[in-house]
Amino acid sequence: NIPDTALARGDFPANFTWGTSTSSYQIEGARHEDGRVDSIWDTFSAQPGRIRDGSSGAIACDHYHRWPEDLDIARGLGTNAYRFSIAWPRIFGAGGVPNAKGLDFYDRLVDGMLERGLQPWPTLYHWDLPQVLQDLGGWMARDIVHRFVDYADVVTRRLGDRVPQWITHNEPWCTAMHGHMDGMHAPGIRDVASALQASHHVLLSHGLAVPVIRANVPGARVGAALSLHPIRPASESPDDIAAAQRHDGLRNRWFLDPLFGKGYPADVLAYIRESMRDAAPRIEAGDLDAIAVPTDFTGLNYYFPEVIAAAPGEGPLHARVVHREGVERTAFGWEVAPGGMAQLLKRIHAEYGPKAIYVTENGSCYDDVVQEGQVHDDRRTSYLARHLAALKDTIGESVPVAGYFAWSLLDNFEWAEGYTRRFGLTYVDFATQQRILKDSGKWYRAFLDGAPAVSKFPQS
Ligand code: PNW
Repeated sequence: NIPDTALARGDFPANFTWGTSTSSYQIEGARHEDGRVDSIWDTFSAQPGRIRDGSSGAIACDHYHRWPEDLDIARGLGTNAYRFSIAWPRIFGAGGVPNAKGLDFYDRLVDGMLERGLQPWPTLYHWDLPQVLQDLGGWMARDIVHRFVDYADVVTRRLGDRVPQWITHNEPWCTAMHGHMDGMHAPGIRDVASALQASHHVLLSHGLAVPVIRANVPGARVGAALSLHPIRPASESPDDIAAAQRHDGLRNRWFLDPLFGKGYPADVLAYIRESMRDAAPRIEAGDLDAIAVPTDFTGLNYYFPEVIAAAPGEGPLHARVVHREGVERTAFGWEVAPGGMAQLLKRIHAEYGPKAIYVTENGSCYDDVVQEGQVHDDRRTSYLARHLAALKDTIGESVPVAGYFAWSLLDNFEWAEGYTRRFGLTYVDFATQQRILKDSGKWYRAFLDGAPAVSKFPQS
């Protein structure tokens, strides 16, 4: 429930990073402009049945042309940072020669942020792999690791003089598992062994890129952004408890453990070796050391917790997510649980001890409607207020949380859901490209202004 107390920016450390988040394919559009080549999402969204509304990111929010207006919105909120991603297909097409026009775009964008007092927080990979690299095997083929390092090298050489903070990957779980295990995301493959191999190459590419980024960027601060979920068993039965443990192993520890020098979780590896003999990834000597390169922060993308029951025969882990009745959910069906974010932050701090943690995404989707030029999205405001209250509590418990980025600045192309899911603090009318700041955006703005944002919103 919304805390009764006044919550304001002043309750957080003065140097706290406050931002919003977006990603290239979800907002930019301009599919063929200035030498951009196709990404796996252009291919995927052209396949019938992949995207709920049959749409694609070909135009999206037309941010490629409207970025000054969008950065003005971010500044208007009173944020001091903006997280975005760089489109690999704008930087490298065919032939391995960097595309000057693509680099120029991000150069202008970064300068635009700096002019507006927004710290740029770029993510190098937020799922838009050039299709030409997918044709060579994509994340399943080991060579991708070197292509990623080359890409990171070119981009950080160009922007590193103005951008100290770099996020290598957004949500390796999604890249690996939605992309290659359940096939819900591009490239739409359904094969456990491919997914696990892809996850290893994503992590390895992170590990090998970090030293290259440091060499190019004075005072670099580098990390990866992970989507993590609090997991609990559906019952006290030993089978459910074991299933929840395995599920946590693949959802959370599969990424956290190797990044923090613990290698892949032995329980998950053993289970996979037993249940699907050939599915365990091929790991070469030195890989785990490379992945465990020290970083400066961990990014947490937090959306929802999961309840897990044993399910013989289901998936590689014989576990399934249980849909519980009577809990608050967003329009996506995701459970609203602000305490889950606090729980994860404390766990990351206690079990892995990163130097700093940034909430790099957190947000909710609802079926927003425009009424006389306004969007009264009270449930999103309530969601935001309650998550910020939970965040404040963790700082009180000495968890090194240093920033928060709301997902998202704008309604955008929500991957397999197309334009049917709105996550923005800003409403986008995709027919006219008109932007309307929602009530939740106004609430965030009041909060950031230091106005005590005592909530008068319905509790749910
Ligand atoms: C994140 N899950 O995706 C992404 O980083 C964003 O690009 C996306 O728009 C946002 O969350 C909202 O979906 C996720 O199934 C996709 O656990 C799937 C999951 C979590 C996050």
